[in-house]
Amino acid sequence: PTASGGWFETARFGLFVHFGLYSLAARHEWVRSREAMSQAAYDRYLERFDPDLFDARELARAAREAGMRYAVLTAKHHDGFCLFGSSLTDYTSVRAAGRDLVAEFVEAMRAEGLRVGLYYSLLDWHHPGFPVDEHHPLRGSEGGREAEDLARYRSYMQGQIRELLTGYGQVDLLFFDFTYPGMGPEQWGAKELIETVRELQPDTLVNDRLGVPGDYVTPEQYQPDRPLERDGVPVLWEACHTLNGSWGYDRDNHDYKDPSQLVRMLVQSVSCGGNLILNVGPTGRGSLDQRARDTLRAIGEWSALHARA
Ligand code: FUL
Repeated sequence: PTASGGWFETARFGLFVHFGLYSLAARHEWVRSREAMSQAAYDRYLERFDPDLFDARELARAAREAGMRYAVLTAKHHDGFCLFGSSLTDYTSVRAAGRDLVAEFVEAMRAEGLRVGLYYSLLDWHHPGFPVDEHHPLRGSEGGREAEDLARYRSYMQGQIRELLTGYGQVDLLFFDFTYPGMGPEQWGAKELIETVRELQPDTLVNDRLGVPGDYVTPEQYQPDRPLERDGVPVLWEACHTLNGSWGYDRDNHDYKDPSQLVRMLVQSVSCGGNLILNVGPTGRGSLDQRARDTLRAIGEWSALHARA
């Protein structure tokens, strides 16, 4: 079965939240790969991980006041660190700080009437079964190259998707990320992953980054100026955008988009039959940076005047 567009077709505006160990480094969510950090070097962020200012209710309020109807959190990004309790790894926010941020997030968003989605990275630079390929921080060294390693990683992903879809109530959307040359649907076990999603939560929308057609497509950091099609048929879509070019908190990057530019992008997405999901990257302690707050507030002022329920 295919999930129906339903709520997503009229959602228009969503909040993307990229939060993880990289937020402590405060210079892009790919920091471990970009700087080819060893696991030991990256562990300094694990040791200091304490999201004492991560307040999901405040995030949810900010999203609703901005005019957003759904929100998507990075349950696991490429570094492999999980923001949920998993029986399959200790590399989690629960182990590190006693906080299940996915649980906090979904509960807070629902309380504000927002739909909830989870981002799940296919890349995983922590799992020993994941190939040490050109993106991997340890590129150039051996590891994770055997077929059975990858099979182990596939079953890890299967298990975690099962955990996320059985432990957190209704998950309205899953954003898998991403397929690239050498790693495609076969390597991810895309067919089996989608079967698991359909079995556990048939209404969950799945994006297209498993390398097989999903329920919606995800243009990233560019703005479509016409309705999108797949094989000549209109397709659901969501343009995903950053505030300043970085998804994870990037403290010294001041190149923020102006709220009026973001409003134009939102209007253009909606007028072309799509949605816009705008990202915030909370700081290492989990709070929203003043620039992100100001941006959401400014868009909210526009939404209050121009949007209808
Ligand atoms: C990309 C990722 O590599 C980025 O870090 C970010 O998560 C973006 C939404 O998708 O492909």
